[in-house]
Amino acid sequence: DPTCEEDGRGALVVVEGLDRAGKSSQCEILARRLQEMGHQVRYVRFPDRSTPIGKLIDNYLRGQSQLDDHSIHLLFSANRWEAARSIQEDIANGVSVIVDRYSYSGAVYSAAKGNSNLSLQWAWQPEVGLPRPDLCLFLSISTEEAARRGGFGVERYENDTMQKRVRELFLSLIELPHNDEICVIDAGKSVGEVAGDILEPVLECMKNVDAIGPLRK
Ligand code: T5A
Ligand code: NA
Repeated sequence: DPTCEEDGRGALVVVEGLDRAGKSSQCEILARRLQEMGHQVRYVRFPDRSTPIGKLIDNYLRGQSQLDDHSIHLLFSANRWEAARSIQEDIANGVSVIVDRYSYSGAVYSAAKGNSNLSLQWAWQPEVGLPRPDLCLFLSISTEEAARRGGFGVERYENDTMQKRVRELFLSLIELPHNDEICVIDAGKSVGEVAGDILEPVLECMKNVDAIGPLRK
């Protein structure tokens, strides 16, 4: 039965991973496939660079401004909070929301910065209370494979040392027992193969959506 919307809310599905893991490509394919199956879907990406807060983030990522590590961290989080209500409304109205990066990126990238003393625990706190994903797909890829893909090296965090630390921190988050919504996907395969591997857990999740809760500590 492809229309889980009929008897309830939409699902909140997050796609996470290193830079160039293929998140945006996969989100677009997933959104299109679900629509073709008759689901209502919205695709959201963070950072959302179109809002006033998003423009500050964009400038920072492009190296056009300098910001204190705590400040930019809180801006990334604020950029999610400004979208939280509309995400919750869509889900309540039976629209499934596919999210390209979310709180996991938020905590991990800030904590991975070499010279920052921001802990993963500190970095997670502003995320507490945001809509909790029903499913988080972590696109797992080696830093070497990610670096081979197009466009790498242009933005602030796109360097080897940073990506290695990001990968380690992502893996440590995944291992936390309360993060049982995270599903690891081998993103080193072809675009088509990864898309196939993603569809199954998403459809399974959409069959079983329950009451939406907030992200926990
Ligand atoms: N950030 C983000 C924070 O620090 N805190 C936060 O809270 C948030 C939300 C920008 C930066 O911001 C940081 C993390 C980032 O460093 P972004 O805007 O999501 O975040 O970054 P983008 O540059 O848009 O996206 P990514 O670099 O992360 O790339 P994607 O979306 O993972 O990959 P995609 O699909 O664009 O593909 C990249 C390239 O690889 C090819 C594609 O064709 C493309 O050329 N490709 C494949 N090649 C071979 N095999 C496959 N399976 C492939 N899949 C894709
Ligand atoms: Na992307």
